[in-house]
Amino acid sequence: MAETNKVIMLGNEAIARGAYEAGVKVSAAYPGTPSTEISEYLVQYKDFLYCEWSPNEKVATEVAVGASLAGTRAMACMKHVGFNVAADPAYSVSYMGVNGGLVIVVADDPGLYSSQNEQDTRMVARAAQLPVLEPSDSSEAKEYMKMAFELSEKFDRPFVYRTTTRLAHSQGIVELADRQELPDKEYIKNIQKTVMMPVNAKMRHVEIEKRNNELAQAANELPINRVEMNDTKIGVITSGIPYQYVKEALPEASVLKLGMVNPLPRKLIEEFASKVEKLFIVEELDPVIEEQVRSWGIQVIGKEIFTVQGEYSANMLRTAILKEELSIAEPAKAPGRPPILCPGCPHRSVYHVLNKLKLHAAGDIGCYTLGAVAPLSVVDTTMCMGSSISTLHGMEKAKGTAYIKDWVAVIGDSTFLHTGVNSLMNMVYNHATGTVLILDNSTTGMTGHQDHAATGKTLQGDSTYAIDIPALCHAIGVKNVVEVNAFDIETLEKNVKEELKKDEVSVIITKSPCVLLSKAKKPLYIAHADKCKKCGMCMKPGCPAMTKNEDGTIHIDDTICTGCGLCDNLCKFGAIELVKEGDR
Ligand SMILES: Cc1ncc(C[n+]2csc(CCOP(=O)(O)OP(=O)(O)O)c2C)c(N)n1
Repeated sequence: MAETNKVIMLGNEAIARGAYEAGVKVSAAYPGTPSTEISEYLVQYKDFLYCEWSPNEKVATEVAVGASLAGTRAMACMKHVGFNVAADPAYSVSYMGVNGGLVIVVADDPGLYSSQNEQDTRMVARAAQLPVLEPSDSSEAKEYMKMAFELSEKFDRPFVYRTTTRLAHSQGIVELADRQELPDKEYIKNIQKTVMMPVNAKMRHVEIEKRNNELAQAANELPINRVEMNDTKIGVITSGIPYQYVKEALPEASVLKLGMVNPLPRKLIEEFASKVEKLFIVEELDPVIEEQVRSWGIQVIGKEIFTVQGEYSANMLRTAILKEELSIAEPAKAPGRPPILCPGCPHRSVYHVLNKLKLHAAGDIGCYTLGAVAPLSVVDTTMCMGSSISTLHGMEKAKGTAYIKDWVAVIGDSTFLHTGVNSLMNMVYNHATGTVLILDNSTTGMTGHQDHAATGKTLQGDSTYAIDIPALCHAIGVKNVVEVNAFDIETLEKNVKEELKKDEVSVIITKSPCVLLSKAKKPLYIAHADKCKKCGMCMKPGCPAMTKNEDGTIHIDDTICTGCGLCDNLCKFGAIELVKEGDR
């Protein structure tokens, strides 16, 4: 029986539902805020489709391409910076086209809630000549998924589906429909289309220009590019979440809402522009629509009054367009809180040792990036996933082996398997001598505990072979591989000193599961004021459960303390004592 009920869904949940209803058979992804939950919702349909965590976004995209070539609808999901990792297959599959519909869902993060940059996926997609759909609410999030697959098959183009943090994490009403059970497309060998060597790629380049032109023509008629004619004094071209702000701030204005943001519907835009007195283009981040529209000789107002940074809001548009003072009070801002590692986080223990040894670290991306801030202050660099090891290598090649004797590279287990492993191969291959710490907390912590190739579990919840990270390091030629409990600070200190002395690549794997994973009873520690010498050693790693009493002695907040024991390890005077096992 058809499901016709209406439900409230998060944007990411609606995207997953759209994929299910569209008959998707394969989805591959690497976690990244704000895209992660799409796969976590998709797995609830695992009786109908296959979904996986791949080790990185390039692999995920290639998996989806394979499934599309085999004739099924397939998708890959990632955050915006993941699309850079996937750029190589994305640019080439743009030439190849599809068999079963192929959609790459990319989540942008205007406002940098959880990212290292604010790049605009529409720019990357344009460069790769990939068409882009962009929904504005949960209902569209679901419907546009279905449309993306239909258009992908109709025009033989892989589609990019752009979402943003605000859409991914806000709720709206969605009307459920049945899953389309589509027959798989036949696979017909056609190397002119699928083997991208120069002679074929040249022909394909011509072909995709043709198809994109056809799509641009069709865009003028697509119902998702719609004009909402109203007062003609102000016209606005917009898309995605900013459409909501436009409707709220300028209820009288005429609006051209674009559901497809690449290629643009030129005829529709020219017609709309001719009907309004003043034309604004409201788009978060880069002036992607604006620059194209200007290049057609149409006068518009855009980034000269709107910022290229962060998220927009209705108030911001009112102020910029109507020059109104803020008519609705901006929501009260929460007091600024510096980001810190969780109490009991094994990374804190590792950084305490590195800080004590006054080492610098070429860092990477994950919870452990927080080792950059006081009081740990160890991490000097964070650029992109997998970069720590190669950055350290570059320093050594520039300045010599002696120069990196007070440097290490630090990388998480998920990040190591994402792209760090290639950099480690490079170190071995090119006679490096650096020391790499793999901070193995048995999960992808930063994005909310996703499994990866070394955890022994798949996205679908099955048990699987867990990659043996020490064996992997040995296999690529690292002779010095040491494993140590992240909380065993004495041994860790000894290991780091010893490995730094060696003129060979060393890997130290600090092991201890992410504290938020453990459901075990927690040991409770108390601080005895009478034994406390107020030396401050236990406070050094900056554990949020430790505070100073007025007299300078220490208090341990047992509601926050996770019982990691780092403070006990650091106290030379026996002032911190394990009293009993408590419940978590
Ligand atoms: C190319 C790319 N993909 C995904 C992300 C999102 N992301 C940030 S850190 C991270 C992995 C963190 O896991 P791990 O390396 O195990 O460190 P942990 O957070 O557990 O300490 C991910 C997936 C990103 N920043 N860049």
